[in-house]
Amino acid sequence: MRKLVVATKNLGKAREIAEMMADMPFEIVSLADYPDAPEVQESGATFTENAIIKATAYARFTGELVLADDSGLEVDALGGAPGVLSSRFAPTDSERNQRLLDLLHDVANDKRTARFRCVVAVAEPDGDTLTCEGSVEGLISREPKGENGFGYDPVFYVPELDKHFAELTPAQKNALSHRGRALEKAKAMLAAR
Ligand code: ITT
Repeated sequence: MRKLVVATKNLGKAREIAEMMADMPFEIVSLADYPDAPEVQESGATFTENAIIKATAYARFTGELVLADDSGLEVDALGGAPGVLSSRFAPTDSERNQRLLDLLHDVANDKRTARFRCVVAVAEPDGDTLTCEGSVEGLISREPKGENGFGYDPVFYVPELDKHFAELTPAQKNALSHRGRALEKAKAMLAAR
């Protein structure tokens, strides 16, 4: 079976991707199997650029098929921030969530619209690359809620479900998340090759 290297250092992402890819005919391996893998600078201005930068760099390094994910949260009241800088918004998940809640303190409920976006890139060692996007709309809540997931999941509220992302099971989150939607498309493209 062909290897597929999931090139992320984010354990929350890695878990979700491994679960979604489990029914594909690949041996899923992680970057932990490549301790000498270099740091890759996410110098792009968009999710797509950064996903391609990561996937192609690790495909060249490992000589295997590589899947990378670049994702983040866009908050309308902040002009789309933190966006591609989501992982650099503050040092830890809880500080990032608190900073977001503080910045939105005076923003009315109906103006707290936001979306998670994800671009998945799959690259061959020769540079051949495909990309797929997914997004999901929601609201930034006033307090964190839920223990599941990672990152901004405790402050991302989906009105249709009356739930925060961190209150969803992994399967429920994958069924409608930005990452789940991008990966469904990537799986279809990989299966059609
Ligand atoms: P890799 O580059 O190693 O994959 P990273 O965490 O640095 O890990 P990104 O640059 O793509 O990845 O940053 C994505 C950030 O966006 C992530 O750290 C979270 O803060 C946030 N994020 C993305 N998807 C999320 C999700 O499903 N739930 C909550 N937060 C998410």
